[in-house]
Amino acid sequence: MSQKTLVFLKPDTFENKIVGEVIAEFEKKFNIVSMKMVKLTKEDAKQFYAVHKEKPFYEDLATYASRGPVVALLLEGEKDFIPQVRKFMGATNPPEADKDTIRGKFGSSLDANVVHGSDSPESAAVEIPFFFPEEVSA
Ligand code: 3AN
Repeated sequence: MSQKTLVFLKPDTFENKIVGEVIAEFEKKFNIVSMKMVKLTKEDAKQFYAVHKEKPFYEDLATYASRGPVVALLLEGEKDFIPQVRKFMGATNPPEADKDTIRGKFGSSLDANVVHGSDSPESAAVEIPFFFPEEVSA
């Protein structure tokens, strides 16, 4: 059984001109089945990150995620590949991420941490239709 997950490249990838490089890393490792460049409004970002609405960084996170375009990637792999994608991304805070991960290679701070990736099949089921409403199921 295959599984899909949602990754998006954050605005820092545009600011640092590494969009192509980061997509290439995902392309070499995983199967990209759809891709979309979007500029989120702050309201969109707040909706996307609603699970964090009680956190002190919620407002800043929504401001950050809407300060420039993002590229959403829909990835497909074998069952249970979501943890593999998360491992490939690296720890949330780039200075703590292994050097061979996306965040370890390209990230600089908790905000500018290059990518978001769904953390579970349940999150993917909500996050995929957010960017790819034409996908009927995760
Ligand atoms: P991940 O993106 O690794 O799943 P989450 O879901 O815990 O991490 O956090 C979502 C986003 O919120 C992170 N990518 C990061 O940009 C931001 N974030 C997480 N923790 C903090 C924090 N302690 N301070 C500021 N921003 C944070």
